[in-house]
Amino acid sequence: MVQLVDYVRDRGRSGLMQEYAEIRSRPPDGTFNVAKLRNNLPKNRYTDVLCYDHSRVILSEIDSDKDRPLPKTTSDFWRMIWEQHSLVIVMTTRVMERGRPKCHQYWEVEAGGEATYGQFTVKTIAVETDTDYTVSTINLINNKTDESREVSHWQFTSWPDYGVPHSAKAMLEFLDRVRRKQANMVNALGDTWAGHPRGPPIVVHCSAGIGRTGTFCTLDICISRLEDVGTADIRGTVERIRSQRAYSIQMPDQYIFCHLALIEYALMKNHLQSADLTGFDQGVDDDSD
Ligand code: PTR
Ligand code: PTR
Repeated sequence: MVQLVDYVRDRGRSGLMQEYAEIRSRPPDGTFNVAKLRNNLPKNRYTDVLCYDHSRVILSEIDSDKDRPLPKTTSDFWRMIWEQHSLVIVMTTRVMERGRPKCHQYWEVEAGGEATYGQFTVKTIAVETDTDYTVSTINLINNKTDESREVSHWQFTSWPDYGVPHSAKAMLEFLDRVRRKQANMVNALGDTWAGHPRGPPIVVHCSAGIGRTGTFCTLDICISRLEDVGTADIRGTVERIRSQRAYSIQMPDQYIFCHLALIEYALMKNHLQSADLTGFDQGVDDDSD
């Protein structure tokens, strides 16, 4: 971690921006054919942000009985949560930002609320509200099989699109709680997840699923690595994420934020005793690569 501090200080803000520009200049490495199919095009929120064929989550076949008009993709979303056995959903956008819809309101905000989407009934059981985030406990009921599961919904509410959270601390505390929640829920499942120590996938989304989601996932992966082996490779992590989700991390500031937040995390958790970033903002770049 000391190396990360040296690296960040030596490259400076301008050096990291240049590094991000290099990563960003590479064209997408994959095809988007399924996302472009006539039936699928209307399901994409942004026509310029599509999912790769090689990494998309594939839903089971939908049966042909389409008797009710359904909100466009909400029932698909809940079906994905069900089929992937996800326990935790992380949402890093608000439903409206600057007067524009950023994400459909796909769950009920108030405790006691419930709604049905396709074969699923989604009931909000409890809501805990903090300054920067809201945690909802949801009961997801599969009406076809009469099974139900608890899903924990974590919405970070103070992260504007194209930007960075106003507080790295608030974000890190949120991320830390998400990680502990997932671990506790996996633990409670016991043997079901025996072969999969980290349990089912956490679903992370924002509006386009690239800027804020990419930043959140980069931090989560780097923190796991830091906890496991004491080091982190932010650039490599971003490159790997981009190979699975085109355009991940949208803004230079988000790339820089990953570095600063990881250092802050290391300080918080005593992986580092101190971090001298004198000169970072001046963009000192000594060309050492
Ligand atoms: N096989 C699991 C099921 O359908 O019950 C799903 C699953 C797949 C769970 C992968 C966890 C997984 O993640 P990992 O192998 O990375 O722990
Ligand atoms: N075409 C969209 C736009 O710029 O309006 C794409 C887009 C939207 C890209 C939001 C990124 C966005 O941010 P995030 O991925 O953090 O939701």
